[in-house]
Amino acid sequence: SYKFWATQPVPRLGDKEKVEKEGPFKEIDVDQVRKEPYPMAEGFEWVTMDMTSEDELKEVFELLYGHYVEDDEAMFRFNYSKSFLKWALLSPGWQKEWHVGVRATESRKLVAFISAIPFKLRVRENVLNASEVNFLVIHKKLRSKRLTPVLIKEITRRCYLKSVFQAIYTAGVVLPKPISTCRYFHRSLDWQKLNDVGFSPLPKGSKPQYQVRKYQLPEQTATKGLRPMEPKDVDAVLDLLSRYMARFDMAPEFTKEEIEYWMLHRKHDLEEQVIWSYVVEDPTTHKIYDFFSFYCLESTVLNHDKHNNIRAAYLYYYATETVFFPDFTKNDLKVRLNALVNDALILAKRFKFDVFNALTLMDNSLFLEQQKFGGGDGQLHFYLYNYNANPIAGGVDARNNV
Ligand code: YNC
Ligand code: MG
Repeated sequence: SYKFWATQPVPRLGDKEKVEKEGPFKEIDVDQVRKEPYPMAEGFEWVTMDMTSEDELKEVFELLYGHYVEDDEAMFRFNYSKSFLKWALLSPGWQKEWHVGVRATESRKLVAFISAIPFKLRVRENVLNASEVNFLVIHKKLRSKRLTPVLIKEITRRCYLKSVFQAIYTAGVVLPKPISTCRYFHRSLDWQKLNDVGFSPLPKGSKPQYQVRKYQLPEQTATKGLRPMEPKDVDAVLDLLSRYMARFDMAPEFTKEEIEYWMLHRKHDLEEQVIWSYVVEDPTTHKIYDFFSFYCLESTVLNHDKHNNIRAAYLYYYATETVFFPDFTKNDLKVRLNALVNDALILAKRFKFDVFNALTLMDNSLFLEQQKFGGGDGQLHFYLYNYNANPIAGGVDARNNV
């Protein structure tokens, strides 16, 4: 019955009526926003986590490592690396007040966390000065105590105080009310390991060696001119990706600084590589025709004696000039995306990933089947806070479970 969510500026689950004019549910006057944090439960207190401090980063990492999102059968749990958390939380324009923790007053133990980062989001023709809320987690021993509504109200207050009145967030659970729903698809790279850990069952009538053969990939990529993205490509990628994303109903609006930040691996400040980005450069004109990227998010395998984790690559942003060629057809796009994604699979295999994941968003339906992705159990629902908009069909684009 959503006791908390019924009080919030979001659509009701049953809302079916067309929204005639998309826009905020309510206007916020910053002067009217409460200046003090919401009361915290007895014995606990609010803290702002300093994600530039190795010690505090480690505390957030450990809370998520032990308590963050699991699959329905509790076989796997997301294991966001410290490098990933830095990448996801210290993005351009980050606000330290938006890295919100809860500590036990006496022991000083971190028991809950919620975060936001600034996020320019276009929904159809409107560009929202929004935030993206992520990494909501509560220690397993403090579950079902209605702490979540307090965390959400507090991060909302802190966004409002910075004149940010809308947010985007994703969750595996159904809440009032998704603007779009995507399904996860998985492409095995190491089928045997995925089968060992219980992720990929052996299909009826098949044999392990058939499955292994099915997912074999060439050693070398096939696209001429494919190479890792470099700092000199930032302008070209920004231009190509911006035009490509304009084709979707919902998409982020990136600045040059954000492309540099999100797409380029920064060897100096991230211990482990999080993001892999590639471009296709025409050898004669030196023009950038295509771009794709994927990020690394491992999952802990719970209670398994042989394997401790699954190394998963997640398809991130991509774009191709193909859609702007004169007389282009959908089939041209299909052919090009299949070539690019096949190369992405080859690269991910080379970098020792076990599985390659993608959602049913952007133009992914054009390659999922041909590239041997299989539909997973998981759904990802996309939500907007304080923005009334019509549903977005056929998947959306936004950074997903980051
Ligand atoms: C969830 N994932 O329905 P009602 S995703 C939002 N997102 O409220 P309690 C959630 N709300 O039904 P527990 C939610 N899960 O009464 C549950 N709820 O209206 C709602 N899991 O609270 C739920 N991380 O504290 C109910 O529940 C109320 O102790 C119950 O804690 C929930 O990061 C949770 O899955 C998820 O750590 C924290 O189970 C806990 O069960 C946990 O009694 C494992 O809460 C980790 C996990 C969630 C990942 C994510 C996105 C979060 C978005 C939050 C909404 C942001 C709104 C925008 C704010 C900014 C606005 C501006 C500007
Ligand atoms: Mg609770």
